[in-house]
Amino acid sequence: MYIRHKYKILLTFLIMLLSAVVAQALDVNYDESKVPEYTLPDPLLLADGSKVTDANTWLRRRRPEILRLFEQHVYGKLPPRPDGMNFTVASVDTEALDSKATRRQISVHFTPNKDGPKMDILIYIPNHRPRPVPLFLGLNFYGNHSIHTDPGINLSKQWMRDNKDYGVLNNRATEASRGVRARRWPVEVILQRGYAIATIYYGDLDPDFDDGFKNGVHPLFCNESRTKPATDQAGSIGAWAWGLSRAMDYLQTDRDIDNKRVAVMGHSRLGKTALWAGAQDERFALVISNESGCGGAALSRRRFGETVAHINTSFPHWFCDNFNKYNSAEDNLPVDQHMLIALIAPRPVYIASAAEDLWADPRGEFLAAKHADAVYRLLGTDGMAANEMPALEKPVTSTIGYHIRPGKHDVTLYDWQRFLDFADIQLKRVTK
Ligand code: GTR
Repeated sequence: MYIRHKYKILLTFLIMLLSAVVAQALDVNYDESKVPEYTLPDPLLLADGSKVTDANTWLRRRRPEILRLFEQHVYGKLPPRPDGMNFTVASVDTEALDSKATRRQISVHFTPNKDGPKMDILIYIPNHRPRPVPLFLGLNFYGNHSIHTDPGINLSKQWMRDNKDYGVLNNRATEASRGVRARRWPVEVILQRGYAIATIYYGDLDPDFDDGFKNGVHPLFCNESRTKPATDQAGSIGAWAWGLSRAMDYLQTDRDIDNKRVAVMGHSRLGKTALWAGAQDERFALVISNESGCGGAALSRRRFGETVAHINTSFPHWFCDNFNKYNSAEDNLPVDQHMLIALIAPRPVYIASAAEDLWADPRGEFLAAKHADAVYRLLGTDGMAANEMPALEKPVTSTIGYHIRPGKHDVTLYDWQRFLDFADIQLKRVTK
């Protein structure tokens, strides 16, 4: 009797605890008037408290400090390019897409062992254009074969989340998966504007589920004696960003690509990834974040839409373990996301939001871009031209660019057209 009573109390307690956790997880603020007051860390203040007043001090001292903070507290660390990495050409077709493009598929082997971990890059280069050409690089969610119906694209053999609509069965793509995401990748439009396009399946680098950092490229970097990842070891976003840099390693060897004009682009979790890749790797001439939200372009301290606690609970494998310290404690973060954008300076950066995508906090994305302005101006650019959030479909095209369009969380043709316009303006200024 007594024992039963004790169990009842324990059960009631557990139910209460569980509902508190669920309530917290579901508690999402979409009310601007409920955004708490916050003070952003000053990107132009060195750790020793002195002010950064010249470009040299930013580049030599403050930028490395901020990079280390993001590595240590947010995304985690990954080593440089592995020594034994090598590239093989899997296929070339100079008459792809009705002769509009040259299609190249490149395997990047991360170790000398050809059966070891690798990623496959799909590249379309416009024909009938003087080469080298500038290029957009982006990771994709459902395999290279999903971006176009072109039957010459190799079907991914990697693990993929099941999706009947996309023909992904038993965690593998099928012939029915070809072109299922073509709407998000207007390949012909990009080619027609004179740009090449390169893409990689993000699961080649790290399958997007929590397995304690054992699959993907993580085993390449872990100390085998360790049973748990270090608190500052990179999670999936780190691994995906690392893959973008390895793709850049390849692009630097491709004579048809203008490697001084490579734009890195990503949507949502892959927008967070594009920002982190562009922040670390100065070879990316332009960085584009589409609706990247929490842990991407949106300010964490606003706690509007998705919060640090939400994201670390739903996706425990995306960030490094240390990021958990800031669940419901955003004010303790030594950085906020405006500093991630500032790391890209003086290179052009474009932040895109969608009006109905409140989960990603469009206003927080705009404000982070705006608060990177001081660094961009210190480095001699025009920074962010707008003081207030622009109206729908009124893009800002200063060195920090921004647009907000009507509609939901997605990548639309409108978004791509604005990215291309921005690249036309900004990449012209890049000197060889
Ligand atoms: C959501 C997540 C967002 C965003 C998005 C996506 O579930 O909460 O941060 O990354 O997924 O990548 O599609």
